[in-house]
Amino acid sequence: MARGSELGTAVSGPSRVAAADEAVSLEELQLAARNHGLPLETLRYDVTPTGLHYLLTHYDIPAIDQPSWRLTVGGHTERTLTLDLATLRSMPRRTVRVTLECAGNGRARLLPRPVSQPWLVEAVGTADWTGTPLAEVLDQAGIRGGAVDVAFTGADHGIERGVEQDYARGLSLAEVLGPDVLLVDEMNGRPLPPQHGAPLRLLVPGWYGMTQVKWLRQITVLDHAFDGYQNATAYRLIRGVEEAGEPVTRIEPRALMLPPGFPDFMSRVRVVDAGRHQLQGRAWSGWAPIAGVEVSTDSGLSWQPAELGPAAGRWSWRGWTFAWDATTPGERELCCRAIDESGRAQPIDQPWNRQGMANNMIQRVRVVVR
Ligand SMILES: Nc1nc2c(c(=O)[nH]1)N[C@H]1C(S)=C(S)[C@@H](COP(=O)(O)O)O[C@H]1N2
Ligand SMILES: [Mo]
Repeated sequence: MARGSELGTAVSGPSRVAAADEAVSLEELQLAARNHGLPLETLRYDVTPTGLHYLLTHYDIPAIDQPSWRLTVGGHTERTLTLDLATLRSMPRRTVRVTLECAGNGRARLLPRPVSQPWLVEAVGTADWTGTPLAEVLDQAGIRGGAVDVAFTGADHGIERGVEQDYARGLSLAEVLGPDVLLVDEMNGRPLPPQHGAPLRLLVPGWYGMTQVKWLRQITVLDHAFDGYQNATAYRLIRGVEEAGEPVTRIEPRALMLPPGFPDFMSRVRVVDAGRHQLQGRAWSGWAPIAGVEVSTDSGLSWQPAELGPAAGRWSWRGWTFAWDATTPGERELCCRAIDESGRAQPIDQPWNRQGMANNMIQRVRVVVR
C-alpha cells in the first residue's frame, strides 16, 4: 500500500475537527454534492423511490464491465469459487425490506464539527433488496475450522487520510451467517444501479451503511481478525486522536418527521397555518424493534406519544403519526425521538465523537405558525 505522504500535500492528512468558527468548506460541499441525502418530504414513501435513496461513496463509482465481472470467494475455505452473475442469480433468492443509514448521519450539527461528509439528518433510505443468502455461497466454498472473520472487498479504489486502499470491510463469521445477510443484485425489483453497487453488494440488515459493501468483487474468509483501514481506523467511536475506541456496528434508534407545511427556500423554515396538523414520520433501529416514538411541539421539550403505524418487517423503518394543534401563531420547534425494545433511545444533547459516528441526537424542525 502506498502512503499518501509520497503524493505530496494535495491528498488528505489525518481526520480533522473544525475550529469553533470554521464554516463548512468547499471540500465538504464537494462531498455533499456527490453524496446526496433523502429529501425529508420523501419519508412519505414506505419504500424510497430508487433515485431518492441517500448515497455515500468514499472514492469514485468504479467502471465495471458486467459480462467479465466475477466474484471470488476464498481464503480460509475448502475451495476457491469464481462466480458470475448468472450463477449467483440461479441460487436461492430472498427479498428483504431494509432501511440503510450512514453512520455519519447527523455529523454536520455536532460542535465542534468533524470534517467529513457533512450530513444533517438525511442519510437514510429504505429499499427492497433481492439476492442470495451469503451463507449459501460460503457453504459452497466450505468454511474451514478456525475461521474468525470475513473480509468484503469492493472494486473502488482511493486514498483516505494518506492510506491508499480498495474499499474493504470485515465482519465476524457469526455475524454474516444469518438468513437476512444477502449478496444483492436487485434494488426495488430492478438491477442494482451503478451508484448503489452494481452488479453486486453486501447487505447486512441492522448495521450502519459502511458495512454494506458496494461493487463487491472478493470475499475472503480469514483465520484471524480483519484489520483493514475501514474497521481499524475509520468507523470507531473515539474522542481523542490516539484512542482505539469501540467499533461502529448497528444502527442506533432514530425518528424523523416529514417537515410540515411548506418551506422557505433558503432557510428551510416551515410555514403552517394555525389549526390541526397531522405530523408524520418514520422510526428505525438496528438493535431491536421500535417500541415508541414521542413528539414535542413546545420549546420545553414536553414529550407526548405518537401513534405507530404497522410494522413492515424487522429491518424496515416504521411509520408514525401525531395530531398537532397549532393554536397560537409564532415560531415553534418540533422535535421527535424514538425508543427501541432494547431500551436504546435518542439523546437530547449531542453524543459527540471525533468522527461524528452513530450520533442520533433528536431532530429539531423550525416552524412558523401563521
Ligand atoms: N465499495 C464501497 N462500498 C460502500 C461504500 C464505499 O465507499 N465503497 N460506502 C459505504 C457507506 S459509508 C455507506 S453509508 C453505504 C451507502 O450506500 P448507498 O450509497 O447505496 O446508500 O455504502 C457503503 N458501501
Ligand atoms: Mo456511510
